[in-house]
Amino acid sequence: MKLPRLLVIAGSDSGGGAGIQADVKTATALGCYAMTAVTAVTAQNTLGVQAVHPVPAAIVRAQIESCLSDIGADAIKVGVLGSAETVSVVAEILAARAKDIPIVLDPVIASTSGTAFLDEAALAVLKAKLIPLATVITPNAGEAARLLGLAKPGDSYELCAALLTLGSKTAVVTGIETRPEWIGDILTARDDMVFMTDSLRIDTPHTHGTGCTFSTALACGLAFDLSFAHALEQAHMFVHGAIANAPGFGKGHGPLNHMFALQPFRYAAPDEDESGS
Ligand code: PXL
Repeated sequence: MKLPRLLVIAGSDSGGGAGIQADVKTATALGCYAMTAVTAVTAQNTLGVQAVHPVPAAIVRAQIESCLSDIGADAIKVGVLGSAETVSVVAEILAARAKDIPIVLDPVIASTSGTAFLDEAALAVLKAKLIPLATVITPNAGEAARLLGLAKPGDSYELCAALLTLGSKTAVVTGIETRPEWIGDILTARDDMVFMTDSLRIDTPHTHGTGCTFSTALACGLAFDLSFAHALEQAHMFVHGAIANAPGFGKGHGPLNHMFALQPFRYAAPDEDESGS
């Protein structure tokens, strides 16, 4: 059985909803073998981010080097990076070691609750060195506008096409209203191919980690060698299913259920009341 290898370079979310935890769950649910290079440790729950501790850039580099030099990867997903130094080190090692590996870059600028994950200096290095190495970047509309220096996102298709000027091979704008009550993702490639996928909006506060989940699902699709169109559709439907089955944990923006399509173990004995005795 094929077990594509995915290397995730991202931050840890102690609450398990976003970051590395969402990435590993997504990769596992979608049949990929997940490896991780942790860039930052956050203390976090559904109410927000309580603390952030960056991992030294040299340790981020060492984790990537350890994984790629021995196990190898069929795709790489990059999420939260933190400092300009870490962005620079990740760009350097990916340029040297990952030439033929698809790279999905989720340019996470801030958490849902507003904690900054990339300052202006780090954003500048991201644009100069890392985005040009990416197979695909996956900003939401707000992040896309920020990357392009626009005051407002404007038309989503134009926004998506404009992102290609930053140098990635393809670009996706995620989580946009495609028509009233529908949410979708648009992918544009350099040869003018445009793919769009959408589904009915689910009215829920439990959407923490959707960006991480989407970009990792897309990376899994590429690791499985799917076309961009197919990978986009699969990633969209995976996020939709995970939101539809969200467990409702916590008092704030709760996590998704990445395991919605898996058959869980049932350790508990059959309920005696249900057996009729
Ligand atoms: O969803 C973006 C994101 C990515 N990575 C980490 C996060 C968050 C949002 O909170 O905490 C570690």
